[in-house]
Amino acid sequence: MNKKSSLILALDVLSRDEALRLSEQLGNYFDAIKIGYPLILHAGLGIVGEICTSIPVIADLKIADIPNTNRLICEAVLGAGATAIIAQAFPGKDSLLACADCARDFAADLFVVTEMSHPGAEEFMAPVAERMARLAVETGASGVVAPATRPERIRLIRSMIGERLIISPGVGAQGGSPGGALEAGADYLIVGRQIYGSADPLASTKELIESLRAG
Ligand code: OMP
Repeated sequence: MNKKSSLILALDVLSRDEALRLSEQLGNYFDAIKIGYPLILHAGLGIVGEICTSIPVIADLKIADIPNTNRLICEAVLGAGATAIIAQAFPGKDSLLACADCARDFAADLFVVTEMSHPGAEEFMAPVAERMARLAVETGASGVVAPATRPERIRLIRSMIGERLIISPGVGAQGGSPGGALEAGADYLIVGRQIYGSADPLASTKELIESLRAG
């Protein structure tokens, strides 16, 4: 994944046409587009192949099953053209290794969720986030997903994973500060509604990039 803007667009729109329009309009400003269940369930898996012709696609299916099912999911979405997948660590090492092995077969990146960005993540995930980060390292993942809503957690996770990448959702609509997340050690910010939900997505993108440049 190139590092141009350090921004990943979370394209959680529901129509194929809107997704293609936005990816064409905004693709040059983002380093990757992340798509997940909302768009894939509405537009079909083929949308991955359509978008990945112009920009890397991170398939956010938060894969969380037994190893065999994980492998089948990874093969489907990486076979469709995604260049990265996101998986949950909590099903355990064997499940995560199935994703890591498959990612390796496709020369794709694997990102492992440590602690999610929403308030409910404090209930079950936060207490074990460090174990999840360690598991990400042990399985050879390219990086982790860590919350922009809690920059102090990004800082902690950064201290545990060395040079591996941190992609960080939770800016904008969820209240996290883009500058704060980057300063804490995130490599890329994941941003969705702040861009695709705005009246002028292109202007909002340029504004965000400008605000990051200004510091
Ligand atoms: P916005 O809140 O609209 O910017 O979207 C954030 C995107 O990041 C959505 O696609 C979420 O599903 C995703 N996400 C989180 O918001 N929090 C997390 O902890 C993890 C993810 C993710 O794995 O991408």
